[in-house]
Amino acid sequence: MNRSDTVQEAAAPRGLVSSRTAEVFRRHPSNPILTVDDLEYRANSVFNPAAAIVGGETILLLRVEDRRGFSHFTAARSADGLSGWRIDPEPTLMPSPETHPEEIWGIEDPRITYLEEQKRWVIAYTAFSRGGPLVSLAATEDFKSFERLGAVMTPEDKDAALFPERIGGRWALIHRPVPAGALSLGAHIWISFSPDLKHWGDHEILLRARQGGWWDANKIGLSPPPLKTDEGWLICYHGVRTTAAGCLYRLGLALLDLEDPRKVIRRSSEWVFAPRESYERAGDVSDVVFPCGWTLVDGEIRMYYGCADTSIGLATANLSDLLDWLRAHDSPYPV
Ligand code: BMA
Repeated sequence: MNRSDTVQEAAAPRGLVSSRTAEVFRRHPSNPILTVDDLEYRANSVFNPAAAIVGGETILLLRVEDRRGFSHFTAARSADGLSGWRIDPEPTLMPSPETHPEEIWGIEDPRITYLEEQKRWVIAYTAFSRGGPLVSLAATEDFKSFERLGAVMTPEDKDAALFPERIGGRWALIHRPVPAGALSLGAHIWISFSPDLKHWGDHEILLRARQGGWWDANKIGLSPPPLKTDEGWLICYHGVRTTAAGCLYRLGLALLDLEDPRKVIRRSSEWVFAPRESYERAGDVSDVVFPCGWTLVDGEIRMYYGCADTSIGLATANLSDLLDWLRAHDSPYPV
């Protein structure tokens, strides 16, 4: 055991005391806010949505899994981001294996970032290729037509999102490759840089999966895209705990340095959100909460998340409460 392990384990009682207090995220009373029955066409499930504010409206890009098992994206729009969802009657973005063979088995888990410099949104998503899942990018100005920028990371790699602005003159992408030795080495969150969104390099580990008994041991991945705050880039990530009954997907927070996001300023010891309600605990893949998007409206974070790979939930929190919570639950780094 090294010194940092000892320090973290010694800090455990503070976490136990605080876990008796109210949860920082509040579930929306109409959860799940969207299910497959809200679609106008037949499919298996809707989950893991991306989110963006576009022309004052909230757009969710739903991952829709069809009854072959392949996924595509369908847009849902709402004036207040809470209710009155208008869903495209047909798929909005289908896989295109004819032009992009890496999309042969579908496209999954979109994350949307608005690039002010390009005046358009760029979506990072998982393309399910014959060689395994990889990271692709597509750009749009209206969520009706899309320009594919192609595959940017080789398999196995997923859980990717762009930062909204260049950092030190380059674009930055967070993603999660799975190394051949993942069982013993762990699957960690990485960051890479590019001058043009096409050629990526200077890859390095950004956040390590913890080890042993931790909730985020062995496998972690980014959830929604990084969010710029006064204190740093706020990121929300999932930790995958393997148990005798399967996997448990829970969410934690971290804060990255604004100027150099390779520097982790804070990381939560506890998870901040976890499966609790029946629609999160039971479904096609039980015990999963999986957000791919969040919006910030009047100081309130709205986190849209997949529930048990079956439906979509909404949980909200004040941004300042989240930052306070992270300060109070910070744990020493590196793990
Ligand atoms: C992850 C991703 C998600 C999915 C989760 C739980 O690996 O593939 O799309 O929600 O597993 O099944």
